[in-house]
Amino acid sequence: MKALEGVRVLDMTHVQSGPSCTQLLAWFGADVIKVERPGNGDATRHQLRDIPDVDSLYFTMLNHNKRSLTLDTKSEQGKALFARLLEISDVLTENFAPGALDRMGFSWERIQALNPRLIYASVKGFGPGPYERFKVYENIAQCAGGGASTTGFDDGPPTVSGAQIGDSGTGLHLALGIVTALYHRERTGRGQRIACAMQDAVLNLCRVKLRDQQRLGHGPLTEYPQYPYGTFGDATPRAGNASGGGQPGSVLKCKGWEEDPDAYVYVIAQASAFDGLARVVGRADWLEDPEWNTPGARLAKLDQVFDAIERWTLTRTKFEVMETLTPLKVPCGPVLSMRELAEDPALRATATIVEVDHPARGRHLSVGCPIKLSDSPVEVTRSPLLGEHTEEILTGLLGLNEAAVAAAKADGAI
Ligand code: CAO
Repeated sequence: MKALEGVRVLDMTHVQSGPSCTQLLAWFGADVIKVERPGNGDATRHQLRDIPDVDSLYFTMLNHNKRSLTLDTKSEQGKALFARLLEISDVLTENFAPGALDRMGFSWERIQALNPRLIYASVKGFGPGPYERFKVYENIAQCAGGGASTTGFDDGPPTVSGAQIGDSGTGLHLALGIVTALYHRERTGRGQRIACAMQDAVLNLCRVKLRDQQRLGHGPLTEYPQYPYGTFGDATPRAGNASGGGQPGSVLKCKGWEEDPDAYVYVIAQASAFDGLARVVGRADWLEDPEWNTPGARLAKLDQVFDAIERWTLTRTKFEVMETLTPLKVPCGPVLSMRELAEDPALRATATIVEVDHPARGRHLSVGCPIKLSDSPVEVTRSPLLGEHTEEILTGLLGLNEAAVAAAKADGAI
């Protein structure tokens, strides 16, 4: 049995933040019904298309295992059908601009009256406050949540990450809120309202930077590259590729870096494994020298430490570096390109990278579920075509007959 089998999610989400949440719920077995506007559906179906008239990879990779129902929830018939679906669902999710669902006539009070067991979960850009009316996309959330001001190099501008911490990061938070509320409902019988702001989710993922903001009040951040020669201002600075955990680390060039932009390795010069690292890079002399043989002594000279290590990594491929350093217990990891990840046999074997078939697009790659449950294995199935399950849902779940479906269609409600 799938962990969330029997849970019905009425999914009004679009773009990435909300769909990444409901995709997780769908992978775990919930019946996720994606409610889309007739005609267009989720805007991402049409965005960044690589094949004309075929749902984009943006859409197909964020909407696995769901069903699609087209419903105009602003028309009278559409509203009536939506209200009936609310009565028989466990969860309602949405990530519209603020107030959209209220404008359709579905306030939290009305929803509670229709179904007191319903869990109503929303993503918004900001929580209550001066910015709450703003529309927000990924990079805005990364900027407003502390990600951008703390990412990049000291002499460069604020930088956003390739990881979608604003969208998919918020989706993950919302999914946890939903399963927590489902657990709570088991004991109380009541649904509840869940709000997750993208700014809050990004800040939660940047909490070590708020840690550093407070440490800054007590002196320089000694593990940052600005120490000891640079200057610190009054806010957590950008740390480049320095390791944030108190263990010095750096991205280092490897053999072939001139042609391959990803021929790099990350090496952490952890104190407990430093002897082996120093020997292998040809600096056994450091181990006898009080100028180098303690973490404190090395702290002000980390650039020289990593220069010496890089002179060695430049003579090897990133994978050869890994093979040599791993037995010495030196933490290290290759910089992997998307091409390398797509071809990685281990990620394929664990279904973290999956191939999915699609009637219009054919076989394509996707990221599977990164959370592995021993009793609830995930089978990734393709995203639905727009409105593919409309009739099946209206007849199967709401008991509409053929004539009623035809009338809703003629009315433009579906
Ligand atoms: N039937 C009828 N109308 C529908 C509908 C349906 N099935 N589904 C959506 N609509 C309507 C909405 O009701 C809304 O109408 P009103 O503006 O009249 O109330 C309209 O479609 C558009 O919704 P929207 O304002 O959410 O969409 P947008 O493209 O203008 O903004 C976004 C998109 C993402 C900026 C905004 O939704 C937002 O800020 N969401 C919250 C934050 C978020 O999730 N951002 C992450 C997006 S991923 O990067």
